Amino acid sequence: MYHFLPAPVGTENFDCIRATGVCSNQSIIDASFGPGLSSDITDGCIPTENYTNWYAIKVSAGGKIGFNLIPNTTSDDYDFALYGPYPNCGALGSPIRCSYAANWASFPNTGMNSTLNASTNTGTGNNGSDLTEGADGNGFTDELAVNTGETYLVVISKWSPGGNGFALNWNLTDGASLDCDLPLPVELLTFNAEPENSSSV
Ligand SMILES: [Ca+2]
Ligand SMILES: [Ca+2]
Ligand SMILES: [Ca+2]
Repeated sequence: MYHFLPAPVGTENFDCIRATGVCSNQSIIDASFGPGLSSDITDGCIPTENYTNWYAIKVSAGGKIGFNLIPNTTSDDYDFALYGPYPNCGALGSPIRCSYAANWASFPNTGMNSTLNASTNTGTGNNGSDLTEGADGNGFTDELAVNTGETYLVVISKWSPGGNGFALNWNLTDGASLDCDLPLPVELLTFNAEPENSSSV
């Protein structure tokens, strides 16, 4: 059952600068009705935004982060890309984790989970451990090791229209925790612009 689609008003997390903060080992219920006001993806395995939701991460204790995205409708094809550390919405560059897997009929879920990446065999040469994958992937990449203070941005991109939504289940391990009292994502620009040690140059 479709919702009728409102025009974007620039308050949703459909754009990078309005990313939703991720707080913890939580499940986020979300959906997207369009690409929002801007398409911030310029490079990498997802060529452009289709129907997107953005999330911002600030690491308060290092460890590993992963997630499992479960579509509410298994015939929906969701892809994702993760940028950082210290990404800039205006110049995202190439993601360090990305799945553009297209075989939703066999592998409807997607995410960063090393165990599921290793155990989900597509029969198309998937070697069970990758950081990014194209259309013949198994939906999963390996998890990401993170350090205290780092920031990241994640985009979930749905291939086709129809905002039936998903559950985005975060999985923090090895001591990782997140700070969702994070600055507005636009301030990620400031973090990116400050040199760590300006006296050394
Ligand atoms: Ca957008
Ligand atoms: Ca996919
Ligand atoms: Ca894979």
